[in-house]
Amino acid sequence: MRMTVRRLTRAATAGLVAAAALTAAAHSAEAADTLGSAAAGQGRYFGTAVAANHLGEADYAATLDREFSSVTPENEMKWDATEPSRGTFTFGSADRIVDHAQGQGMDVRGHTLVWHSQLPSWVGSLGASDLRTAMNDHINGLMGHYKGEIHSWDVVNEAFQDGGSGARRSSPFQDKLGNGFIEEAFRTARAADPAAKLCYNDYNTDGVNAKSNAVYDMVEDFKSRGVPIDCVGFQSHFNSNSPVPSDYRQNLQRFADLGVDVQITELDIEGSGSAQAADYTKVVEACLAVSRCTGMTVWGVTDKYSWRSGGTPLLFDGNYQEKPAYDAVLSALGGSGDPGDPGDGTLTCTATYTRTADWSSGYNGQVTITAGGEPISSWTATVTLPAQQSVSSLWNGTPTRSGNVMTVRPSWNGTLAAGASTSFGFTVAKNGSDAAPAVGTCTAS
Ligand code: 9MR
Repeated sequence: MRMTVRRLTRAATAGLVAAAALTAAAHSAEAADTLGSAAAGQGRYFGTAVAANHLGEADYAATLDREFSSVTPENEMKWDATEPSRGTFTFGSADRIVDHAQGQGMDVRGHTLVWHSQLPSWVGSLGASDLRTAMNDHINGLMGHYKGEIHSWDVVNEAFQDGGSGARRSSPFQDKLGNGFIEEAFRTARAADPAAKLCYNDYNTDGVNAKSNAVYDMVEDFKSRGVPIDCVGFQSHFNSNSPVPSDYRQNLQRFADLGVDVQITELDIEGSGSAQAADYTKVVEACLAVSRCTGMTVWGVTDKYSWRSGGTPLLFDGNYQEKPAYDAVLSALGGSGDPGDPGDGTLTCTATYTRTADWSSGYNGQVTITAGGEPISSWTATVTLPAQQSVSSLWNGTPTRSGNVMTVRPSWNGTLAAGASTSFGFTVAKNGSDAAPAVGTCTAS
C-alpha cells in the first residue's frame, strides 16, 4: 500500500476536487461537451493512455485534463518499469500518473501485471517454482501499492498466439507453469485488491475468430469454475491490415453474455479525415450498444506520441487540434459542439492546473488558459489555495488576492486566437499542507 502520507494528502484534497467538479458541471451547462462528459452521460468512462514524461507539457496536460475521465499508464506499470530486479519495486513514474489522475478526479486502469513483453531478463531465467513465486510476488507488490486506487487491472495480457490455432503464446509463464498460470494470476489478484475489476486483455480478438474463440472458451471455463474474472479488454489497434471487424459489436456482446464486463482498452485507428472518423464512430456505437461495455480508452492523447505516430491514429493531431475523428466520437457519444465553443459567438476559455515542480516545503503550480472557439482579448481565472498555503511569487499573470482566493488576469498574454493557450505560474509555500489548489471557471472577454 502507498505511504500513509500520500493517502492523507488525497483525503485532504478530496474537498477541493469535489469543488472543482461542481464548478466544471456548472460550466458545462453553457459550454459544449468533452469526451469524458459525453461518455459519462452514457454511463461510460472515456480514457487515454498517458506517458509520465509528457505530463509537464502544458498542451498535453491541458488536453488530457479537459477531455478524459480515465487514464492508463502506457508503460509505467509494466514489469520492467516496476520490478527491474527481483524484489526491488520502483513506482516513481507510475505514481506520478496516478497522482495526476487523482488530482483531476480521473479513474486509473492498471496495465499490466503478467505479460511476456517488457519483462526483465531475470524473470525468464527462473525455474518453475521460483517463477510462480515471483509472479505472485509481482502481482501482490503492484496491487498492494495501489490497493483501492485502480478501477480495473489487466491481470494477464496477450497470452494467446496470433493465427488460426487458438493456442497459448510461448512465454516464461506458459512454458514453465503451463495453462494454469493465468488462473493462478487471477486468484492472486483477487486476494490482493478485492475492489479492482480483474481483466484479461488482448489484441486481434476484436472480431469473432480463432483467437477470440480461444479467449472466449477460457472465460467461459473460468466463470463455470468460479475463477475470479470480471472483464475482458479488447485492445482495438486498427489499420488497413486489421480493420474494425464487421462483427465487433456481436463479439463484445457474446463475451458480455458470459457475465463479464467488456472494455475497449487501447483504441487507435490509423488514417485521417472522414474515413478515420467513420471507423471511430463504428467502435463507439458498438460499445454503446452493449450494456456491459463500461468504457473506452484510446491509446494516447496526440498523434505525435502514438506508438504508431506515422499512422496518425488518434483523436488529436500533433498540435492538439481536434481531428474529424474527435468530432465523430463526441457526436457518437451524444455530445455536442467543440469544447468551450457554444457555437454562438460567445467568448469562452478553460483553465487547467498542473503541478510542475515539487519540493518538501513548496511547489510550483501552472494554470493553462485555452481560448474556446472564438478569439479572446482577456481572461480571468481563480485559484483557491488550501488555507495553510501561501503564494510567494506569480509570473505571466496579474493576481489580486482575497483571503486564500487569487483572481488572476493577464499581464502581457490576454490575446489568444481561437483554441490557443497561454499559462501563468506561481510558487507556493506549503506550510505543512501538500494539497492541490482548486482552479475555478475561466471567463473570457
Ligand atoms: O504503447 C506502448 C509503447 O510505448 C511501448 O514501446 C510498447 C512496448 O511493448 O508497448 C506499447 O503498448 C502496448 C501495450 O502495452 C499492449 N498492447 C499493445 C500496445 C502497443 O504495442
